[in-house]
Amino acid sequence: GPGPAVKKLIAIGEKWKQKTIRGLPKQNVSAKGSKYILCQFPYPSGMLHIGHLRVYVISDSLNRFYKLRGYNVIHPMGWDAFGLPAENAAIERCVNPAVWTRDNIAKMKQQMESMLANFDWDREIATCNPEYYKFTQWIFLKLFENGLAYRKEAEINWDPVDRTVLANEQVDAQGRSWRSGAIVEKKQLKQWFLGITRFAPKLRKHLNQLKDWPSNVKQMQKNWIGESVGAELIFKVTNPEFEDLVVFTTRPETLFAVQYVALALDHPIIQKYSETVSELKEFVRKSAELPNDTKEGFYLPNIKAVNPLTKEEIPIFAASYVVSSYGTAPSAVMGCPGHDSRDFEFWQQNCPGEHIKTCIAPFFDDACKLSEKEKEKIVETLPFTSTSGILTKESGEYAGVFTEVARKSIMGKLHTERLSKNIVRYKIRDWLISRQRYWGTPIPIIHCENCGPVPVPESELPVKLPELEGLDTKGNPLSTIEEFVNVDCPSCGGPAKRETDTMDTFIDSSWYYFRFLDPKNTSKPFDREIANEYMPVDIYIGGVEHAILHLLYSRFIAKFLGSIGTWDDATGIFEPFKKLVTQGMVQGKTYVDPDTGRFLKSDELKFINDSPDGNTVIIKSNGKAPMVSYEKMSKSKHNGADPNECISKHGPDATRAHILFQSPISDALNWDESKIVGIERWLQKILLLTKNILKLDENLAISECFKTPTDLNDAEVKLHNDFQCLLKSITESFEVHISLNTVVSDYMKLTNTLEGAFKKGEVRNEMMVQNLQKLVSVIYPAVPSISEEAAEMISSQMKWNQYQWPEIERITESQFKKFQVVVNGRVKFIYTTDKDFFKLGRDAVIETLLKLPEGKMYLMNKKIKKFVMKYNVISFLF
Ligand code: ANZ
Ligand code: ZN
Repeated sequence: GPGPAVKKLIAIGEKWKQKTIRGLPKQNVSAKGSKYILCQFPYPSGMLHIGHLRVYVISDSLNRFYKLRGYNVIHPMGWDAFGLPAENAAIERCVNPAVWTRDNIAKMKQQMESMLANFDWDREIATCNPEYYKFTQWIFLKLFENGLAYRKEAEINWDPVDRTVLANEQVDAQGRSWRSGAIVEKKQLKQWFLGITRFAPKLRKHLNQLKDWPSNVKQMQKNWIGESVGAELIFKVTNPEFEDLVVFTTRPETLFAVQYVALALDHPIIQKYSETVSELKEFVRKSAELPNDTKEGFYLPNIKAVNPLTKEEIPIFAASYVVSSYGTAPSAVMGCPGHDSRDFEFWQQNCPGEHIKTCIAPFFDDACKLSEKEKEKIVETLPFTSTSGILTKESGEYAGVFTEVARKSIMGKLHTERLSKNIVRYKIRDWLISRQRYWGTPIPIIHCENCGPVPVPESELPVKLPELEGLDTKGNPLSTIEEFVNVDCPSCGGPAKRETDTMDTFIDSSWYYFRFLDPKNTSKPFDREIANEYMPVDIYIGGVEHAILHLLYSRFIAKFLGSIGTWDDATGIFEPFKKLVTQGMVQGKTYVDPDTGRFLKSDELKFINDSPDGNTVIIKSNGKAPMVSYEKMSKSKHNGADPNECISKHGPDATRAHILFQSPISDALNWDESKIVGIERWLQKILLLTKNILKLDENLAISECFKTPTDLNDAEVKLHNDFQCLLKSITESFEVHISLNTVVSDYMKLTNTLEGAFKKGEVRNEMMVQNLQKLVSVIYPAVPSISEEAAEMISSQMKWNQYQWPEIERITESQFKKFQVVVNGRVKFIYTTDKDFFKLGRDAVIETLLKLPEGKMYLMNKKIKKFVMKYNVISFLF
């Protein structure tokens, strides 16, 4: 168990819990403006895991920082409460999902409180409450009104385990369900879709304006939206029974090397041919069972396609590698084996040994350093897929022309013959939102035989989920509840049936950030003026696993709500999240038996604590050293960490600071609880130092407007300057870089600086107290209970408002400089010190860095391959 010093930290956490979860007194809020700081709301599973803990520590620290700075901060929390786990738990345990969810929410709220998270609980929402989903339904009706919610027969992804439909986004590359892991089946069903493709151009374009988003997230969204700038070309066919083929290509300049046309299996021509050619029918049937990327083809007899440029007649194939309804028109591809890898593979498989045409050759300019041999090799290797090069003598009048130029003039020529048109295509498909499950927002539609799908009148919202005592089957129980299903048509009054599909839960979370701003509104999803004032979210913090789905859907819904005037955005782009912070994964320390490769539990290991490097581990059974690594936490690897346990062993503040200090926010965090002792010692040092400084003069009372004197002695100059540098660095780390590991290490330096001055005893008492106050204030965001405790000690001697961020003062003589410490090309931390630091020489510089907390973390025990110090950069290559 924890020793007495740590017990004290735990007790302080307990003592200040109520106060810190409520946060700062309101009067601190000045006219500085507002900040909307939001972390992704959790699914109420009942247990906070360590990843949650990391997000909430980050967002709560930012929340408290901005509050101290005098901003009106919005920092809400709620529950993404619909979804399968509640329903599955309900089936297993025969409890009402609503009750299960409510209990879990209560548990998780307690866990959030025990980590001292200060959320605006008066804004709390749960997406499964009728007061919330009433407006999810309202949004659906608006989409419906605008033709953006529609029903269509579609081949869908069916999860046979959870017995529901999945969106494309919820099926992984191996064809498995993201949730159940089952191999997904294809089925034809009538389903509800949302028209996200209509927003594809804006969703794509506005990514460029999201300057404060990580570039990897933007890249993932770009890939998902999949914009291709290309052309539709018309290939006439030789059989007059059929319509012309429309082919989409990004490479019209390859027309001289086109050798065939391939059609998707659902192309009308294939369907027509299948009626008479039974082998084709069989081919189509068999292809459905093969993976999408097989290059099997079927040659269509008695028909040829005409190349629009060369007028050459070429064969037509059915091929499953042509993705069906890729854009709007039926899918057809012009096959160019000489310049495209997929077409090359297809040609080799279906027309082995046949000649391969090319019409583009690489262009080597004078600066090209390759030998003739190497150049020849490039020319001879097929396919030649580079988009830039020079057209060859096979290209008629275009011979010798660069590809980019040829593309334009070929398009111009075909355009005048009405054989081509420039178009931009998107890969993204409309969003399939139907789920055949109980625990979700009911789709507010009534099906009438006379009137078709009729929207439920707004005044009748919400369409409430009927209460169920327990669920006993998988699948959709709504369809079996007669009182729910059988209703009168709102339009003609005749007998009609209610839609029994519920919505994908990603719709619930696509607009919750609006609701947080006006959570109690009963007549509208949110007030327009309020949204205009606080949107967009200033800082959105969450996991990179939501880089595509949740963020894309939220961007879509925010833009849609903008398009119908539900809110206004001064910039006109209607983006919901201004700055996005994605935190890295928390990984667990994993021990493996080197002989058997087995993952070891902690009770199979012996930890020797008094070894030179802190702790050494051996395997109990054989005395050998295990292999140690950090990996994604999982039960099977016995490497999980439990946040509750950590908080109860070390107290909330040590846990918080430890999480922040261990690694930069977007990096993976290798969870090593043994390192928390350093943090605990630092917190104890703050309390001891506070006590000691206050004892210097028990009658000392410095006034609230105490200013740093001008007649400073050398020691005072040093203390003042060191403090100002660090305070500036801390402020910027919060405000500009969101670099919270740097903040914690600066806190430690600040504490050591003050301790050093205390030990020397050359600084006057007033200044000691004044700087102590600054220290106690600035640590509040990360370690609120220790800050409150120290503040209470100070306030028992003098009047003082601790809830103020210190103003940065001028440094007396600017003798400091910021040095970036770079490890293997990445900036790991900033060290602010004397501007002449480099004059100490290489060895002393390295030695000084090694003594810093970050130095210990990033530089210790590494072999230096290269070391450079220049300007303000200190660079290590290990
Ligand atoms: C001829 C060509 C020649 C092509 C060449 C590429 C290289 P991106 O940019 O990824 O969107 N394509 C068009 N529709 C397709 C479909 N439904 N299924 C599979 N492939 C399809 O790719 C655009 C290219 O993908 C198009 O340009 C087309 O092949 C192919 F040397 O046309 B290309
Ligand atoms: Zn009707």
